[in-house]
Amino acid sequence: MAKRLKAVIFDLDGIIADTAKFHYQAWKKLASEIGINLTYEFNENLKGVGRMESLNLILTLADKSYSNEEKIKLANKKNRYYLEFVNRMTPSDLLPGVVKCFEVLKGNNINIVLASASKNSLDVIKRLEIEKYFDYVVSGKDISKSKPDPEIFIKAAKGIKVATKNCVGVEDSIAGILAINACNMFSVGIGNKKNLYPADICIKDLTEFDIEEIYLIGGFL
Ligand code: B16
Ligand code: MG
Repeated sequence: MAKRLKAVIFDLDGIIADTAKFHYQAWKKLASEIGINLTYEFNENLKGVGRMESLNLILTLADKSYSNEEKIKLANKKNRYYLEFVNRMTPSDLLPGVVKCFEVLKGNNINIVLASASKNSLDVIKRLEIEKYFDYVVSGKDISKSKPDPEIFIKAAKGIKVATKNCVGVEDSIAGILAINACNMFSVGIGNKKNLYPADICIKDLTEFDIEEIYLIGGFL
């Protein structure tokens, strides 16, 4: 059956804005308050991972155990720190090539969808003033399984009633690329091919997003 390019589904962090640095600073502040030194290297494990799962990973570094109630309080506190950064975001925080890429997709009648594990993703896209481009948004509030489970990309395609084979997914994490591949979508990796080796193609950032190349390599009509 022929494939037709009908939607491009974007991850948020690392693709549209560098929110990872804000997550890191918020987690680092919280961690230091409970006597944990959160390193940049350890933080790599938290990218694309949901809030509670991230906290549980950080707490493996603690020398005491925490009750569920305490964990909820800690996660809420981290989120307040994170939102302090988000509330200062402006369109100048958009990563290169985002708006031009969206304009090209709109011009080609291709749906634009957000698939972010973040429960704050709507606030972020509002701050960045790009909310109007999205035909559909799936956030951390809508999913129960983290990437590499394909749930988030399957929900994104369902939300716009497009078969997954007619979608392209754009991700900067290996977990995200695996999630895209697992639901039979064409995967575009943003970053180093060495790290994102299962991606169908890899580009530096959205300034290199070339719709003609995707039609060709992806075998879309
Ligand atoms: P929140 P993405 C993910 O966003 C981040 O990469 C990850 O570091 C964060 O823990 C997760 O969202 C949950 O975020 O606490 O705001 O709900 O990469 O899927 O856009
Ligand atoms: Mg990401």
